[in-house]
Amino acid sequence: MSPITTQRHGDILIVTSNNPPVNALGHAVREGLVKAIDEADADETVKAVVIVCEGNTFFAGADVSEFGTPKAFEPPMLPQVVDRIEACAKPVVAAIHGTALGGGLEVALACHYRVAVPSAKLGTPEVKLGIIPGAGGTQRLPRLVGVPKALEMVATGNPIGAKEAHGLGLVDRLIEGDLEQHAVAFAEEVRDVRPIPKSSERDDKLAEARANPALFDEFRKANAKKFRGFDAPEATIKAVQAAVAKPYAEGVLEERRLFMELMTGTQARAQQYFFFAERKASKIEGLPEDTKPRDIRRVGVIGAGTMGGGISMNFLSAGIPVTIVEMEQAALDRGTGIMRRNYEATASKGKMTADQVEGAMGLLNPTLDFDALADCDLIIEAVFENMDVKKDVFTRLDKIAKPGAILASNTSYLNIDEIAAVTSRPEDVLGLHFFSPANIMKLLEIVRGARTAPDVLVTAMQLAKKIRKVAVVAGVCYGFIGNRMLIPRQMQAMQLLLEGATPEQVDKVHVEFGMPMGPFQMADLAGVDIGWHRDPTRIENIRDKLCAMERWGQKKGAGFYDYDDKRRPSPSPVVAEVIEEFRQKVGVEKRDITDQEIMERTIYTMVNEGAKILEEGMAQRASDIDVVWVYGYGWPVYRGGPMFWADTVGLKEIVAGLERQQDRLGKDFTLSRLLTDKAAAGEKLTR
Ligand code: 3H9
Repeated sequence: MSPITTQRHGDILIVTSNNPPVNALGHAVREGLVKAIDEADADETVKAVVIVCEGNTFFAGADVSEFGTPKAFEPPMLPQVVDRIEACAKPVVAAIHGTALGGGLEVALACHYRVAVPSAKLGTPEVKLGIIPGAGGTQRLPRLVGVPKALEMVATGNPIGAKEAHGLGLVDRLIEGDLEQHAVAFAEEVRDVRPIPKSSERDDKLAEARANPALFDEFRKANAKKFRGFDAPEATIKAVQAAVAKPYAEGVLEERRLFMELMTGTQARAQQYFFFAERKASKIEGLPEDTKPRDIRRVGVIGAGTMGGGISMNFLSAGIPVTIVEMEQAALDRGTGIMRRNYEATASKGKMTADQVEGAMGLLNPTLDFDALADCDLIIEAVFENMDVKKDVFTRLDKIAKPGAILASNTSYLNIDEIAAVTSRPEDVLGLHFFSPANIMKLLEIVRGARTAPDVLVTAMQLAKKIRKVAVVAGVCYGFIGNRMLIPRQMQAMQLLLEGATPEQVDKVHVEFGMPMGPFQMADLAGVDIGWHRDPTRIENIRDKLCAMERWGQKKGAGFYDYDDKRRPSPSPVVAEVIEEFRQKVGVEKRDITDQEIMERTIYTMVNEGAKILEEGMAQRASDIDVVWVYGYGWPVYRGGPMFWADTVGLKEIVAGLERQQDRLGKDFTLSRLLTDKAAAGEKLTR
């Protein structure tokens, strides 16, 4: 049965799409839409048309799962569908709820009128999939909302709300109440209006950009940092430029050319792979299907330091009350003060109202009384990273937490099973590894202990969604997924310094690769002293020496780099001397290090570690590892993630690179069996 059905309401033909879950514009939907418009044109008793969708949303875009398959090219393709709609001799009204995204918005733009419920969102997220709108979106949108707004929408991919869209003229009327009923009434109002307004024929809103073509370069400049490395944003700008410089028919051809060029490229493949990777990550394998989550009404957080405070803010922002416990009043006040200031900073940027700040802070119960955690449904420990301290906390928790409460540790490295073993309820224990700053970073590693109960995992995953995190399940191993892969990278980066590379050279390779920063820039930002033994007389390596000199990174104005008072880095002669001193001490000869060697020793080794994580079953799937790296460490999404990227390089080449470096990688380095097997078999990590 076609997902598109039609029904009459007096003179109006109501065209309804029912293609769950998001009314994606797959082949059957496209075909159904064209047939419905043909029907409207053929029947002279039809005076106007309403296009509406069932379920949660208006068309959320082209069907991404069709991309790369013959179905995507089976006529009618989306450009033909939208042209057919616009050419309809009767007024067509799009009735929008949920999200009108990508091809979905293009359908709406081709309709002659758009009405929407106030909660609807409209946008062109194609850049996030490594492509641009390919069905006239870059040509019609600027004609309706003007070039500056259209540029922002297509180049960033961020949607706008229906109210803003109404103010811009993108939505003709906001509908309160029953959408379909009001859309039909609207269609009755406009059924005889002639000429029928067609967005492709308008050009009044292009005048501003025609008079000021410099705005495109200004836009490029203003967003250069955001767009660095990505191909699609520049293509969207070029397409909108074509809308301004060329007649509609030619602009559309230019859009099509740019679309096809991107669609066949690696970035689009990587970003579309990642779209599904992110969604797959929330699926936990091996759980009974009927597992029900536990109810979480109040969360407890132990520790009001940077992590504890950040973690608490996630729940407060989602409307979940938090009891936060500290040992001393001063620490509690400091922690809650920082949380308040963070919220106020958000409010000062207009992203929160003063009432919302008070609302969130009002849900916080700061206390020195550990027993106050007794009525919490989930308790997250964020205390000092030390096994004895954690065991002590869990022993105490076990005594006071109510039955069925979930007990979580925010440890970054430690063994969850060992922590769980001190309690009488290991099935209620798991790791919830937040990334710093915990109120901002999207990633959450859910660490599944040997005895963690299925409903505990399901609860954690559901809660992650509620607090807007992207969660990935990890097994118990040192550093879990993300930090475990960081270890060989950091070790090799340090070793490279001894052999002749500089921090600047190592960092440059990573930044040019697309990472937000390299290993030494990251160490300086996070704190060179993190995990340091804190004994300034015990100096065994370069880092010990820098720590002993209080070169703890940006916070001290000195680390692997020197910093000026605006925190701008410059290469440090002091660090160069320290490196030289150690080089002589260990008797390593200085040599020229190529960028390729840096890649092989720092990035290929990460791939190798990722493959080990996979072969040990510490990650459910290769794509989960990629999600961790994109959301936790800023791996460039246009390279898909370390596992996807390795597949694009070719596993044979990764193994060859590691073998080239084997002698330098140290005696503890071993190649992943899974990696070598897959390379030999010509297979991929991501299948
Ligand atoms: C495009 O339109 C190109 C055109 O310009 C030109 C063509 C010529 N296709 O996210 P959720 C699935 S490019 C196929 O968990 P939510 C998703 O995989 C497209 N499947 O729900 C998941 O499946 P499963 C431009 C899709 O409520 C299920 O739906 N459009 C698509 O949190 C639920 O998804 C976009 O980029 C799709 N387009 O969020 C919009 N979208 O259950 C992408 C979703 O098996 N989509 N699925 O895991 C979204 O942003 C969100 O899904 C949306 C709902 C906001 C709609």
